[in-house]
Amino acid sequence: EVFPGDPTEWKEALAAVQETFKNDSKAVSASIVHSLTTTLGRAPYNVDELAAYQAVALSVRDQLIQRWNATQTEHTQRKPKRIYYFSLEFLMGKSLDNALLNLGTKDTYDESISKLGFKMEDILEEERDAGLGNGGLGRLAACYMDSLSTLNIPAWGYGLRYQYGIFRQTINTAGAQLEVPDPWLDHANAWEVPRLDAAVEVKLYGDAVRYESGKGRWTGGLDVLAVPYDLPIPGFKTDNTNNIRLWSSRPKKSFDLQAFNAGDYDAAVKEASQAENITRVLYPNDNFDAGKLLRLTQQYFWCSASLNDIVRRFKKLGKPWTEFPEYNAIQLNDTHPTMAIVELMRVLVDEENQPWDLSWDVVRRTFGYTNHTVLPEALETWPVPLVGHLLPRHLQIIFDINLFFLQAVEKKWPGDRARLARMSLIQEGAQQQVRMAHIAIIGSHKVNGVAELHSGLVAEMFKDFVEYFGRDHFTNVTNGITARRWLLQCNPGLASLITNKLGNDDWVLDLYKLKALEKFAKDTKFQKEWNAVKQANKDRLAAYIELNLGIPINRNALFDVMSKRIHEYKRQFMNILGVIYRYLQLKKLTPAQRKQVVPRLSIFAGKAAPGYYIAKLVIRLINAVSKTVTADKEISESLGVVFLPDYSVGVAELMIPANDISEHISTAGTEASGTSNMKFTLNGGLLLGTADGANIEIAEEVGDENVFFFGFTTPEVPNLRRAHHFGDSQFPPELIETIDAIRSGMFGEHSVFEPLIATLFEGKDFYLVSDDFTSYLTAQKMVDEAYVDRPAWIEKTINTTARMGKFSSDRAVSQYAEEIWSVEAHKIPPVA
Ligand code: T68
Repeated sequence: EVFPGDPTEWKEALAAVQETFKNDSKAVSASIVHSLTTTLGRAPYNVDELAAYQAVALSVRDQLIQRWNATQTEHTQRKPKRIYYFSLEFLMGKSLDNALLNLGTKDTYDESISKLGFKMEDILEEERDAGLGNGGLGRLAACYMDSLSTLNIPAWGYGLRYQYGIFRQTINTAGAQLEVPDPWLDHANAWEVPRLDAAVEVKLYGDAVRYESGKGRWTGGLDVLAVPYDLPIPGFKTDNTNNIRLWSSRPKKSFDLQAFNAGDYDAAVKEASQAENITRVLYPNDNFDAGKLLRLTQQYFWCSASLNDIVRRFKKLGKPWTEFPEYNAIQLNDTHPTMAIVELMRVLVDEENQPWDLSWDVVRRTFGYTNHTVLPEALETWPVPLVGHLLPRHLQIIFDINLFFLQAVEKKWPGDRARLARMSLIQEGAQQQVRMAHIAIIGSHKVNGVAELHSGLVAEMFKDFVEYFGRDHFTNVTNGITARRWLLQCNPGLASLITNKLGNDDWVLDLYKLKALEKFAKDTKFQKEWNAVKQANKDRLAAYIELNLGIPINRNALFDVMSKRIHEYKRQFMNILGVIYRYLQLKKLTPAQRKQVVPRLSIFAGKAAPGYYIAKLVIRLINAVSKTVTADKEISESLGVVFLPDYSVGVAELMIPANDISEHISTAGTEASGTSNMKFTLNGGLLLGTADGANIEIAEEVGDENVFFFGFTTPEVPNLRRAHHFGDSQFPPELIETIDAIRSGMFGEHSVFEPLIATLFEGKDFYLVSDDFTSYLTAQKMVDEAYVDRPAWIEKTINTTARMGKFSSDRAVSQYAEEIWSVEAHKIPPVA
């Protein structure tokens, strides 16, 4: 090893530092108190829980950085292939508990914290969620980073450090969603390490020239700075600690001094704030493409900075460009980072003087593209003039890529004009649009969907490309979730019951090991323990609801949970219509009859995009129903309805362990995969769902007898839609009764809800609520019937958890590593 200065001095100092990282409570207390009394400037009399949290976080962070350094040193020296996960969203949630569990130091910290006069539980609660994502896509990136570290795969995530994450959701007195900004960085963030020295420049706007040779030059324009902030990501039971690098935008010069001196203050600060605005806020849309200039700016800023980093690292190796893909794999999390394909072409051709064909070959061997949606409104396209304005040279490159590509297509299918139009990177029309998915498909060596059904639909949607590249160009990697956060961390009761029963915690690293629980599924004593854990989790959630919403909860009710982004295709509307129908039926019963019915608590949570009018009406309807039902004392024992505001990773960690059933009821063929379905079932709840996304594979694994499936299937959807279009669909009487109840004013002024009801009629019921409603009610009835037989129900839930092995993100990431990235694990030497 090379030290600047005296090696003995260095080694002794490093050994002294190492001493402070010992996993014993004395060393831990010293490190916490050190941060408290120095960095945070607190005296012992002046320490509140927030300060205590911050000190603990700093202490844990120091340990992570140690391992981060060791990992990066090892990787720099040994040069294994690295995978770069490009994601515009990383929905991390809280980090402290996760870090303590992955480092295996939670017990030690627990001891130290309580000796210092605090409670672990309270300390953990002080942390704010890092909400840098909308939903499934962002959380998937976070789960995959956990698995990459755990599997010792050299990997970096690249994303943006938004100053404001996903908005906080509040509910006003009318039951409507109100958005509040989320200034999550207002408290110092212990989990990030700023790297001001590693800032890079990013160019925007300006002019471009393209020479005969195909090379080009980009000049003028606005230069902004990208400043990296690193998040160390620890693996479970390994020292390997990967990195997520998030870029923050800064002006290159703080303001235009000349303009300032001339008295033009506005002009002086304009450029500066333009730069700062780039990473100001996360776009709050899930499965929707809004097509705004600022969004494209975010995408390019992030891709350019990240590639600059990767290219700089590669150039230090002194290898030829043709070997770039042997050291680097880049995975595109949806089309959001597709500009990276174009940017790498620009760097290779314009800046590194590489021939076009060689460059295109390098690019294609480097990139992989994951598709997360087949919804047309979510497919990204950018107006050609907008791209030309912001990224003039990139637009030229896109046209060149397109020209060569279409020439090849023409060669394969001479004269097939319609095919050329379908496959072009440019969509013709009143305004030309760049099709990002097409660039991602032809600029990658593999395209994957996120569940079997979905990958089939992707291949259908892009069938021209399947015919051109071959079926092998398209593949499936079914999503997965990390059992570290979504069982070990969020459900400690169930985790320790499982560990005790199986005799070890090997399941945390190999989720298939849960299979061994099957043999205890009928064991009366084990069933009792299993159920006691579930009840405790339900009690915990009930207490939270009572505290936050003031709604009294029947803890013996069947907890029916539906939490996810509010979207028409996900059909929260159908769920609440079902709740209304249940309410109407309960009202018809005598008190004695009512006592025979399984009490039900319907819990909803989820955010609606701020501009999504219909989704926001769904929230209002849920709250209106909640209000009426809660006020109806006759019913309150048998039915509860709550909408939990501000769904987040943190709230999910509370809700998921408490579910008896969870609902995943999207119109068949619309939900690419879903990942919360996996989390809920892993935590001993049963799935109520349609034959969509990963539901299908969950049913395959856990057995049809353990899920409640209903509804039409994907191949039936087009015909049903046609029937609505031609007005020959029938509405079931249960649905008519339900809609009449809303219109009677039972849930307040009905006119508010008319536009929502209208989606069933004038909207042609695009998501087929009326078609699936009857079978949905039947499935709900079967849930009630099954719940009564307690031993049989608990057996189902044990078997469900036992059979979830496939849905570990470790399995998913291993599959990516093998089938897409050709990257291998690289263990680092032990740190301490
Ligand atoms: C989700 N997509 C899929 N998108 O809907 C879900 N979109 O089925 C799947 O399980 C999950 O991805 C992981 O594969 C999203 O979450 C977005 O959030 C999003 C964000 C910006 C623009 C478009």
